Amino acid sequence: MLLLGGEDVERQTKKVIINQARLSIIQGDITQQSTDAIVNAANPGLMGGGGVDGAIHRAGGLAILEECKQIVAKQGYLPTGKAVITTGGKLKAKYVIHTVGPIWHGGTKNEAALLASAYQESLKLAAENNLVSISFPSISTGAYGYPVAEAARVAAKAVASFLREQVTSIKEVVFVLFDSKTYDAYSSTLEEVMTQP
Ligand code: AR6
Repeated sequence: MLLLGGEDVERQTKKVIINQARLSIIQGDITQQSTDAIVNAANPGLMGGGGVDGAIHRAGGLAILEECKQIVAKQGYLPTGKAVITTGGKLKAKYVIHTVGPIWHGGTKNEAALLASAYQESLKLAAENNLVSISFPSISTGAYGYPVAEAARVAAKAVASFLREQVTSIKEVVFVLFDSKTYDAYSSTLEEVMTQP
């Protein structure tokens, strides 16, 4: 594991290398990312919503919604912790991976495992589609109310353990964090997680 101080490369960027893949964090808008896929923090109905979900559907256009409708018609609502893939429509990213994070209930409803699953199922789907790069928002920490510091720890651990356990097509994972509070939480967590076995 290699910890690089990335401030000189991109303002407020931190990155680590795990098993030939780069994991980094930036502050920004995920709809502007040009990774192969961006991940949407969706809800089980997959018909769009507020927050990052609304932003992705607005920027990507109706082609995304059309595919979401077909998926729901075929397999029903998307369970929490699972993921599906659609076109990226008008986005720079070719694909959108839609996943559903848990609603925070105080930590009593298996939230951590469900949140880890949302990240890992998204990565699995990206690898099955031979994608090289993928961006994640901070799933569940907006409307779904998951405390940011705890969610950041779960997210970083879930991604790091996926990358450690296998070499796949994925060489680049980016956490794209919308505000400075969320960025700071992921920033301190990234170092913490990386220094633990
Ligand atoms: N780029 C990156 N992050 C963003 C963006 C963006 N353009 N816009 C918001 N965020 P949320 P959740 C951040 O509420 O908690 C929706 O209505 C936001 O600041 O989008 O998983 C869905 O339809 C926060 O840090 O997702 C569901 O019903 C993070 O994205 C529900 O909300 C997640 O906030 C899902 O709730």
